[in-house]
Amino acid sequence: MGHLWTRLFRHRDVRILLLGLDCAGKTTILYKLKLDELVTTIPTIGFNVETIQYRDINFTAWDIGSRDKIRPLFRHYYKGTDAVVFVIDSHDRERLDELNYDVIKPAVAADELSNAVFLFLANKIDLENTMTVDEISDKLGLKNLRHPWNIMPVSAVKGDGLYTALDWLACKLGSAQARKALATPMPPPEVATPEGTETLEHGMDYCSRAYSAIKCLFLRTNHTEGGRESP
Ligand code: G3D
Ligand code: MG
Repeated sequence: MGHLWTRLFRHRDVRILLLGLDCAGKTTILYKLKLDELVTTIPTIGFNVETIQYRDINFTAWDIGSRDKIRPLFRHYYKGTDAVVFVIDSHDRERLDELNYDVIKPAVAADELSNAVFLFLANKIDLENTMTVDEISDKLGLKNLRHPWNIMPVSAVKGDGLYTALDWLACKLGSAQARKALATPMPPPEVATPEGTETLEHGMDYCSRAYSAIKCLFLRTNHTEGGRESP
């Protein structure tokens, strides 16, 4: 009985790294997930580390300070990492190359991360004139990655998309609960309001969740087309 209990209720421990350029929103995402609160951030010196229990997974999330001088230190955090979450400011077109060369390429090349899952969060989609996930994906050449990967739109300040992203990650890391949740249909999008904004956001979340659910159903085969998620 004890053994069965442990198997049923055991939480898997995973280590995730939040990487990105400074000001992308890593600390905001970490504390939105940990506390469900919007915190006022200051530039991170060193790192923040928090444990987030979600479904049957314990995520230990490391949010690493990212000012340019300390980026070479990222590699010291790679060992034992199950997933890297790259947080991208989708409003900042000018620094996409900097992100690629300083953050993504070293991670892609690292032996310690060769088995890690890569999740790219296109953050700040609440702002106007942001890049789409397809645009970011093309510019970063994500379809050439060998790692299992996905890119998903989120807004840390509003909380939009964060739990869908966490579900995808949990699912990829072997969570049966997340797989089941993603496969459960959400209620249909609400009727349009005169402003239309809420309906659009709800519809987006619905589509994104349905999309993730379908992908997750094929997790074990692990091969999908379409450029937004890894082969
Ligand atoms: P970092 O940890 O990656 O360096 P922070 O980034 O979490 O410190 O966030 C940097 C700034 O971006 C903060 O604003 C924060 O409020 C803002 N930000 C984070 N996520 C979002 C988002 O989804 N939408 C919008 N509009 N802003 C976001 P300040 O003004 O405090 O510098
Ligand atoms: Mg920070």
